Amino acid sequence: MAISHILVTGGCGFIGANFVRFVLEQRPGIRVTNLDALTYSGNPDNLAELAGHPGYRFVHGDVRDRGLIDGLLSDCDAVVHMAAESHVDRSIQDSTPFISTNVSGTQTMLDAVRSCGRPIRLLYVSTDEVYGSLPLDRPDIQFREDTPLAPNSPYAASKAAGDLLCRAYHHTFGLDIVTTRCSNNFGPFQFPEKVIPLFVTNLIEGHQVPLYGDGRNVRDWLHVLDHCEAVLAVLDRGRRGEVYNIGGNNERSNLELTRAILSIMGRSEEMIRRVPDRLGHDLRYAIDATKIGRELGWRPTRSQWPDALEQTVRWYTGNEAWWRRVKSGAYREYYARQYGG
Ligand code: NAD
Ligand code: TDX
Repeated sequence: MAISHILVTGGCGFIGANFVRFVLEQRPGIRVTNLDALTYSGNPDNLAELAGHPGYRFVHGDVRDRGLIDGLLSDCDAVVHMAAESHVDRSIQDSTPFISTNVSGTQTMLDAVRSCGRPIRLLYVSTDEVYGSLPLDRPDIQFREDTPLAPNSPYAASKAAGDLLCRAYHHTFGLDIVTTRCSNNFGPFQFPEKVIPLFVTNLIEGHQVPLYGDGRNVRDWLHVLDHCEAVLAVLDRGRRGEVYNIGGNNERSNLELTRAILSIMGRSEEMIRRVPDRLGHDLRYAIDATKIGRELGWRPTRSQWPDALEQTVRWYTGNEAWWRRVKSGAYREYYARQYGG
């Protein structure tokens, strides 16, 4: 049966806002309810143009509010659960909100789906960070869906707990759950605490970019719209109880990424500020996305460098009002705590 009404949690965040817009564009006639608590990273401006859209409804609320979720599930046939505390460095400063939203929030969503009395498919947006870290000298190894989970940061541990709760609720109660584990996303509307928008906006402001440690850590970069397309494919056609890796096939060291941004923006390496390494910093993430390609025919088409990175940089240079608003207020305190002034 085709999905007609999706409850998206965390739809005012970076991936959520891109996903809500993507679904409404791709599926005319579909309804999307967006439940978001509007934490520091949730920004209603990200979906401002949807005001008045007949298929879209925004609900300001929390995934830990069981009564609210029960009401919202009464006429939805699918849930895409992506509300989360999402930044590793913040989880190192204080893991409390991570355990609360990412673990208890996911449990609340699962209990609500379990008791709603109707078959509802829930897709849990997990992350490649649940697998831990790969060595830099073994380019032949990648994370597969059967790689044991070994999360290293409090953020990754909280996401892994949610991921395993989804597994358990499928196994124990037979819930229709699918899980995606995705690599690092980039694109428009990303909160400028994450490395790409942080570095681009710092450079526009004339500040240096804080590169952790020796810059050799590797991430696999995926354009957010490729991610959205993959999530929709898994929601539509993924097999019940299965996990699907999603990756960009686009591994870059942080130094390579930084140099690429500097080159696009016409700045020199003098703008790099070497800062102490992140505690417990994972060395390398690399996704083997063979399964989603084989079963669902998905592969990334929008993540190609340097074009996709260049377009993303241009989005931030062209949307200064957006990030300047986001980068003010409480964010300044976080930045000072993280980078020392
Ligand atoms: P984000 O921080 O930009 O957005 C998170 C959203 O969740 C915000 O709108 C926030 O207001 C909302 N939220 C937080 N706590 C909530 C609560 N208790 N109730 C309701 N809403 C709440 O994060 P993002 O980068 O868009 O990540 C979205 C999801 O994708 C997360 O689950 C994250 O773990 C996962 N993920 C992200 C990446 C990435 O590269 N950004 C990669 C893989 C997986
Ligand atoms: O100031 C910085 N300097 C720096 O060198 C920041 C913020 C980051 N980095 C490095 C750390 C990482 O190796 O850049 C790399 C990317 O960092 P983030 O943008 O913080 O992303 P990461 O920690 O890799 O996690 C991201 O991908 C997986 C998302 O934030 C998670 O939500 C997702 O699950």
